[in-house]
Amino acid sequence: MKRLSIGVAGLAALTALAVACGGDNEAPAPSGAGDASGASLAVNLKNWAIEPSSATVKAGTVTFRATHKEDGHGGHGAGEAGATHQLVVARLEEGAEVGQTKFEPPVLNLANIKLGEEKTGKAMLEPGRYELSCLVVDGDKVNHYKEGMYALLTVE
Ligand SMILES: [Cu+2]
Repeated sequence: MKRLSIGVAGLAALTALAVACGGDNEAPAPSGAGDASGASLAVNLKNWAIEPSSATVKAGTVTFRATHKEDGHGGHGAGEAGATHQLVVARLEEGAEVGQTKFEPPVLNLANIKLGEEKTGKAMLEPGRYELSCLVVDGDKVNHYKEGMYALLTVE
């Protein structure tokens, strides 16, 4: 009887160990909690400007909340210029300025944001200068970027 009870206790300890290991395997969860404490930025997309809620943000995981709530003109229908926008986040090339399309491969691209819509995404930003841009071109006529849909974001 004693041996049996030891065996059961040993099994229980083994099970507890297995549960503990299972918890360790879910290591990404704590980093997710870290994301929640990271910076967030609201970005207003309109015809024709990109307006971040702050011109500077702390390095790390940044949550971008892109909204398209103003059409800037009177009533755009689907397919018309400015009907949809985009938020591209990319680090500027060394020595480049915004508005020159001189940025590195994007770290975030929230595309096809229609009037009244909001899209959210996260990106890991290192200290430096980033460009926020909308690269939509409506029917080869209206190039949103050339119309002024870009903004500088400084990451500290
Ligand atoms: Cu646009």
